[in-house]
Amino acid sequence: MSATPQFEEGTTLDRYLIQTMRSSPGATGNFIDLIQSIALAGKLISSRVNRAGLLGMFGGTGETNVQGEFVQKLDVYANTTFLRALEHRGHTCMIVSEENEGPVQVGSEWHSGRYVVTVDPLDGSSNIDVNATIGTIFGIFRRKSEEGSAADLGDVLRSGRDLVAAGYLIYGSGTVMVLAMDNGVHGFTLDPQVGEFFLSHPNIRVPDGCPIFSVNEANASRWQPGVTEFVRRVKEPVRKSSGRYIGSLVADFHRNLLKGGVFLYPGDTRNARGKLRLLYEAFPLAFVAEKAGGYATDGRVAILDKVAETLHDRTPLVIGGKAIVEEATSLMSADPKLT
Ligand code: AHM
Ligand code: MG
Repeated sequence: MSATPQFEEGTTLDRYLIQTMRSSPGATGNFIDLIQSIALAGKLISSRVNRAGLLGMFGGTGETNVQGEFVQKLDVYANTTFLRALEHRGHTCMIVSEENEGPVQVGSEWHSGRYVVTVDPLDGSSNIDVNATIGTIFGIFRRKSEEGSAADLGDVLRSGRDLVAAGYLIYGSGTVMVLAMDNGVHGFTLDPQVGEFFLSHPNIRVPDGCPIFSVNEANASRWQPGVTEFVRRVKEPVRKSSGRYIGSLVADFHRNLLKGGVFLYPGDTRNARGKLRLLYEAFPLAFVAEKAGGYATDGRVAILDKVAETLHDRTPLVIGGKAIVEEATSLMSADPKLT
C-alpha cells in the first residue's frame, strides 16, 4: 500500500478505499472487501449497542469466556455478527477472537482467503450496562501460508510488525471507525441516517506532550518502582496533565490519540503480564499509534516487535505519544522482571 493522495473531509469510506488501493500495485479488491465487511459488522453492532436497553441486551449470559471473564449478551452478539460479516466474501481464511478459544475456521477448511483477522469484538464490555463508550478492535495480517492450502497457527502467531492494517470502531456519542495502514491513520464517522461512514478525521497524528494520563490507580500498591515513579512524575503540577480513565481501552486510547497523552496497563505483582491481550488489543492499537507518530511498548520493548506465542497472550501496555511512552519505558525497563 503506497502513499495516497490527500482526502477531503466527507469522502466516504468506500471512495477512500478505492482511491487508496488504486495506487497499490497488485491489489485484487480483497482488502477493500474485507474492510467493507468490518464496516458492516460495525454498523450492525453500533445499532444494537444504541438500542441495547430497549432490546433487553444489557447484562450477562451467565457464562464465562476462555479468559475466565463474565460474558455479556452484547459480547456474544458482537462476536457472532463480526464472524458472520467476514465469513462469506472469500477474503479471510482465519479469525482469532477474544471470545473463541481456538482460531475460527472461515469458509471451506480455511483454504480460501488471503487475510487473517484478530478481533476483540466488544472491548470494554464491563461498561455496557452503564452506557459508557465501548468498541471493536481489529488487526489484519496477510497469511504466510499459501492461498488454497489450509491456514495454520503460523499465520497468526507472529510479530506485530507483520500487520498490514489495524483499527477499531468506537461506539460513543457517535460511531467512528479508525483505520491505520501504511499511508497513515484516518477516522470515519458513521452517519446513521445514511448508513455510511464519512471521513471526519483525516491524517490523525498524536499530539506531543502529556495532557492526559490514563491508568487504573487502584492497582498502585502492586506496581513496580518504575511505574510508580512515572505516574508520580506525570502528576507533577508543572506538567499540567489531567487523569482520565474509563476502563474501556478503545475509549481511553481514542481520547489520547486525538488529545495527546499516555495510557498504561502495566504488569504488577498479581498479574505479571498485565491484563490486555497481545493479538487483538495491544498489536492493533500499537500499529495505529505508530502510524500516527506515537509509540507503544510493554515497558521494555516495542509492542510491535513482540511475537505472539499463544492466541490469548497477555502483555503489559504503555501507549500514546512517542516521547511520553519513551519516558515511561526508560523508567520501567530498570524494574526487575516479574514472573
Ligand atoms: P474486555 O476486552 O473484556 O472488555 O477487557 C479489557 C478492558 C479494557 O478495555 C480496559 O482497558 C481494561 O479492561 C480495564 O481493566 P480494569 O478494569 O482492570 O482497569
Ligand atoms: Mg478488550
